Amino acid sequence: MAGEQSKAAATVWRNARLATLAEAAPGLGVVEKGSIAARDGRIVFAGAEADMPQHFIEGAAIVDCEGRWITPGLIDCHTHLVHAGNRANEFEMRLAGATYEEVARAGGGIVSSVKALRSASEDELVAQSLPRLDALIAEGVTTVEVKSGYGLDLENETKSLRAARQLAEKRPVSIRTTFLGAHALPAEANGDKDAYIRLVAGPMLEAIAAEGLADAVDGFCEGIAFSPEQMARVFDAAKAKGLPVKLHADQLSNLGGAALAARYGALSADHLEYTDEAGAAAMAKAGTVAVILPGAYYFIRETQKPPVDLFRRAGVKMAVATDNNPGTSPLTSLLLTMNMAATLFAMTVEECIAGTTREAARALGLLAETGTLEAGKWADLAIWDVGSPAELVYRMGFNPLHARIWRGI
Ligand code: DI6
Ligand code: FE
Repeated sequence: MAGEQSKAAATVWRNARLATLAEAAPGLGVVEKGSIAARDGRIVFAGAEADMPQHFIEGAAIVDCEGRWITPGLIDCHTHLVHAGNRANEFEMRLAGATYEEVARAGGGIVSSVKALRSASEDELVAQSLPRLDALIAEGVTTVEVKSGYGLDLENETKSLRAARQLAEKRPVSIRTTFLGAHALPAEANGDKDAYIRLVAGPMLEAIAAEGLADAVDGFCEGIAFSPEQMARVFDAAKAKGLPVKLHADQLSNLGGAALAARYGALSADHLEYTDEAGAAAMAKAGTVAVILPGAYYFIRETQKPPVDLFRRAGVKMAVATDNNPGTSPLTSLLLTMNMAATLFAMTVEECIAGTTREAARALGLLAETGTLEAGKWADLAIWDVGSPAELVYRMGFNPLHARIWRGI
């Protein structure tokens, strides 16, 4: 142990103001005269500069932050970032009066993105997705969740997930992959949802789990997608493979998706515009995180807001994410997403920042590794040119990132 203790930290960031987001601390866990030491990609110290043991400083590279704020690296815990093409044409249709559901029923919607994805190679998918990932990274994002769900057959779902895994080799970022086979019904299923669900929960999940391509399993529980009973079959199969689950729940109507997710101990239930009190209570009991997605709400001009106050009162933890996707949220700014969560849903600054750090980590089952500035976690940091954390939420379309550190570098 003595040898271990005397090893110098690789880097020390000093003269900083920290928003540690540590759960034990009140509010944002602010440390006014703070410093952070990291070694081998992990935080070994985060706290008051005066309390940092001398042995972390000796021999370390010292970075003077000149009073800047440091938060945990941001986490986008819900994206469909790997997709092909875009749906600007449908956007124009909707501007002319069509609803999202009407566009979907007219053969547009998710199914049109499926066509585009199927005709793209894995490398093309990576190339198309990298600019979106780079936009997130430029705002201090260090972990991104990426869902499949535009392939809808084994070959194309695995292609999507492999493309997502490739992104982590091309950029300094942690990628978590989610198998979303139960996103929409592909044309070749001829309307037979049950048969398609048998494929998803059977051979597709089998092969994806065997190849280790998914960190979690998700589904779209909605009238235009799959019923709670169908989703339960997918979740049973996921559980049998030891994979955690999450759910697109109660986005356009209340089918009891939040309660279903809770019943399966889901990491998160996402969207939740139509979630009721029973759903919120079930989520609180199960520790299922509510992932709030203001980009989709804004873009489809939804009017029903997610019941943020109900979640607060029930003690449901809330994360905030972009939902980056070509149909309902072509959004690649997590900072703007925070502003939307505050402006549209009256989430507080503290909730917005916690929602893109600590609670986003929780929604991915990664809270032991990232999401707060605490010893033992990955040294994922965002260093900001702001005078107060509120500025991160307040601005629209301005990026005050000074530096971004992923795993200590
Ligand atoms: N809900 C959404 O908002 C996205 N997927 C989902 O389940 C929409 C995806 C798309 O329209 O392409
Ligand atoms: Fe989504």
